[in-house]
Amino acid sequence: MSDTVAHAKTVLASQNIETPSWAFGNSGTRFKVFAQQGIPRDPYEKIADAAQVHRFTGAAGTVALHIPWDKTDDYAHLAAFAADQGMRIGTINSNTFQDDDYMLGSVCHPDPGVRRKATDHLLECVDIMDATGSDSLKLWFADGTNYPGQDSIAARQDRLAEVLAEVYARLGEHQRMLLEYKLFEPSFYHTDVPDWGTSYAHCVELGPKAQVVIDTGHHAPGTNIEFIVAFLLRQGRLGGFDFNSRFYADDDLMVGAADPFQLFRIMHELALREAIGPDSGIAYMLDQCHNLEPKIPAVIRSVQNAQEATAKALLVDHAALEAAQTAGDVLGANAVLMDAYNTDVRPLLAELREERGLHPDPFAAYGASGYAETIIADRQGGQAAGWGA
Ligand code: PSV
Ligand code: MN
Repeated sequence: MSDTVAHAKTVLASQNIETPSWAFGNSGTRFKVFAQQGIPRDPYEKIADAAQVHRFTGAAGTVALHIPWDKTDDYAHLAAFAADQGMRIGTINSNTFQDDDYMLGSVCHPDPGVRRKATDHLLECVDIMDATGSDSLKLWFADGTNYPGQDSIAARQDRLAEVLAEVYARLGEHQRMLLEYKLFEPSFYHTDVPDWGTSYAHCVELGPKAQVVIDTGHHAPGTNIEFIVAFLLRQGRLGGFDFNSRFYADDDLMVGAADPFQLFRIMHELALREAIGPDSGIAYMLDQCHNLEPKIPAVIRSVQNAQEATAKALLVDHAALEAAQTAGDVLGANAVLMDAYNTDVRPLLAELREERGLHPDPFAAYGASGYAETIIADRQGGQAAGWGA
């Protein structure tokens, strides 16, 4: 086995992909949510489903919660349940976009009373981090305006900075905040945190415990996301990813489905800086909605897609790449990258899984496990989870 392959296996064995609790609930578009059978009815059942993904992939040991979708009376109890399932609670995702009060925004709202309500929610999320052992607060704000003149863009930045500073001050020593950006939607004229630059500037103002989250679906078409990755890594401000893929806007499809080459290019920047394993401090999360396909198999497929892109990135011959770059060998350098991308890494990943006592094909193993049939039979009655539940 070459050194490159051995190194790739070591990194892959340590890789963790965080699954989102909401990916296991029903979802859809604004036109229709098609209900599926066997859907979890509470955060416990969502965590149980996430644990199945980890059981078969060995690479998804944390699950992200979304508050209030995963609201419960006793978060310490929920975290203990997760531990019993072999899982840990990952990021705590805030929600300041589904309350009537937030029609004109949340942390940027012109009314201080609404800003107070939004801030209190964010502080409550930090309390939930304390109770669950989560170390990351993930912030995404739907704030913005629909029409020129609707509100002051600059004043809204001031309001945002003020709220972020209050929440930042509440973070514990080992806690951090991850600020996500999104180009548009639900606002159509301007968004208050539309891009990585805005997020980065706020993080720098706040301090070292504030970092940027890249949701791969939150850019204009054609944006070079790997450039953003390289830049933020260099600045020590890359906090994590919300992985998904898109053909048009924020499609939230399975990562690696629409553009596996883009995912490879992103992972290459991370591999170059040895920023893939848990020590990197970068949270590799999925933020996806499985509107048509069954949820658990879709999340397993997503983890496998992420692993395949990672494996290819780890196979890039860095010495050969640097030599070609230094020599100004444009085609040679590009060929080094393409050689790795064009490698079929599925046998390597199957071998690694077997070495770790896992089934070589997680997707098939889950299908044969009978779990899907069990939850369809057991989860009768109650309210199936979805957006808002
Ligand atoms: C917003 O589109 C977003 O990407 C944020 O991460 C939210 O928390 C998540 O989606 C909800 O699905
Ligand atoms: Mn996201």
